[in-house]
Amino acid sequence: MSQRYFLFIITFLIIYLAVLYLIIYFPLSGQISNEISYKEKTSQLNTLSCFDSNDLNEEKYMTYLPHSGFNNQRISLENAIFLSWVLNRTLIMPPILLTKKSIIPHRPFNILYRMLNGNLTQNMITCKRRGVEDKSCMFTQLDWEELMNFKFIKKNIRYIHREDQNLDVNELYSFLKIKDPESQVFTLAEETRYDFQFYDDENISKVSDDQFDHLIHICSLQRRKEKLIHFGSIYHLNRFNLKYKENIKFLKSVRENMIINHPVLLNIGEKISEQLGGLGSYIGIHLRLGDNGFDKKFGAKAEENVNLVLTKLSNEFESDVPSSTSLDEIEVSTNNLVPTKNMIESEKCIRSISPEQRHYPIIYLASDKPRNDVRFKKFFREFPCVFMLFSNFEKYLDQLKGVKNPRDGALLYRYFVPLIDGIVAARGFKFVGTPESTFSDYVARLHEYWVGS
Ligand SMILES: Nc1nc2c(ncn2[C@@H]2O[C@H](COP(=O)(O)OP(=O)(O)OP(=O)(O)O)[C@@H](O)[C@H]2O)c(=O)[nH]1
Ligand SMILES: *[C@@H]1O[C@H](CO)[C@@H](O)[C@H](O)[C@H]1NC(C)=O
Ligand SMILES: *[C@@H]1O[C@H](CO)[C@@H](O)[C@H](O)[C@H]1NC(C)=O
Ligand SMILES: *[C@@H]1O[C@H](CO)[C@@H](O)[C@H](O)[C@H]1NC(C)=O
Repeated sequence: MSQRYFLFIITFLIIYLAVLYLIIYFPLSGQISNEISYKEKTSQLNTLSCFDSNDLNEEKYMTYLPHSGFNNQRISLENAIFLSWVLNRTLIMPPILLTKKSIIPHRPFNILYRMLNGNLTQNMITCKRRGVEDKSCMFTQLDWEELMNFKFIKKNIRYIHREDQNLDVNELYSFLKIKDPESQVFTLAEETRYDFQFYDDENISKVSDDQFDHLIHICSLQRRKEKLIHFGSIYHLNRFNLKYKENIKFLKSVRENMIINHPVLLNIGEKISEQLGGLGSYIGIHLRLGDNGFDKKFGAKAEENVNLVLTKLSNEFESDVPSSTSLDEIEVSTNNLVPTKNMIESEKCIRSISPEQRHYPIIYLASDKPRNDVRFKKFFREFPCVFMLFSNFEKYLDQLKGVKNPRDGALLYRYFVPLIDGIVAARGFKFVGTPESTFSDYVARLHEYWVGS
């Protein structure tokens, strides 16, 4: 009897300990912690913190210089958001510099600042005298928040839009009430295009990526006491060499969350993609054929890139070609399908081609070149239903014609058209881009966000 009693006690104890173990190691509140923003998480985990506890409460700032095209500027902004977070500094965010010609190339700090300030000062005068729609008015500056979803950014960093219209460093200083730049500003002036690469691991003392000349430890930047850290260009996808998991994860999240949410752009993108069967119903392609100013790589490789995309398409879709619409049943029953007026465009196309061709996918082709470019010939020969923005959907752009920059009233049509092209291409069930194009990279990201990979 007592032995049974003893066994009972032991069993009870084992169960008790097992339950206790489970409670301690797998707390139910585990799911909730996913919701905590990164700001709180880092302070909890105390990762990479080289801050001096004496001056934690004083607000500090950082900024950088934008340059080149839209996607280069986007990549710089993403890097800046990471720096702002890891350095716990308020980001003075430069606007998107939209230009009619690529005027501000990637240059070292002093040259770049002079170029920006000179061109923008000149531009301010010209646009004021001739009006923002005059062809000599070359720039308009758009706050990133007008275009992108800022939910993630708002949650994780502090920022102010930089508003001195000509990027004048003295105006910036007076805005921040900096009286003695010598002691209050740390300027990281790049002397070459890719001078600095940033490392979070203090054990590394030599740059491992030979594209960059010097290594900077993020820790050393966290220790800076100056009110402002002024970076130059921080463009580059490998600007950071990160070891800490939290840092890697944060940078990834910054990139994943940089998603266009301008209502007019989204609306037009949706309407056009509806004409192609809707979200996830066609193949989106981005083919960059031309060069934009300084870099000549796309023009020279245009034919190669067209072939590459064609090969990719035939490899991927030869075996399991997605049936473009639900026309399969009709297809069997009749050969003479007549397109009617209120059909969507993709259906009209399917009905106008021969039945043997109807298994081809619907394609949306985004490009910097028009449909009649000879390099596309091969493409149209191979695929019967290829749609392009200006040859098929120009009327949908009417809504875009009245969209203005709230800063200066400039029309944004010319700058937003390529984004529409990208949005439509991103909404297919599959996206194929041009190698090495940052535009394609961004469309691939939108695709992943809206459709999934
Ligand atoms: N309409 C349209 N224009 C495009 C397309 N792709 C590129 N462009 C044009 O090409 C210019 C260069 O594109 P950006 O996005 O600035 O390219 P980038 O920053 O130089 O990036 P890369 O693609 O890496 O060269 C843009 O301003 C667009 O006008 C496209 O699919 N459609
Ligand atoms: C971050 O900066 C803010 C504002 O300057 C300050 O109040 C806070 O203590 C800082 N946090 C950390 C972890 O350094
Ligand atoms: C504008 O930028 C160009 C480089 O694209 C430069 O050569 C020129 O000097 C700049 N103009 C001014 C007024 O600074
Ligand atoms: C740096 O080296 C020290 C000593 O070997 C080690 O404890 C630390 O974890 C290393 N830091 C990183 C980020 O790997």
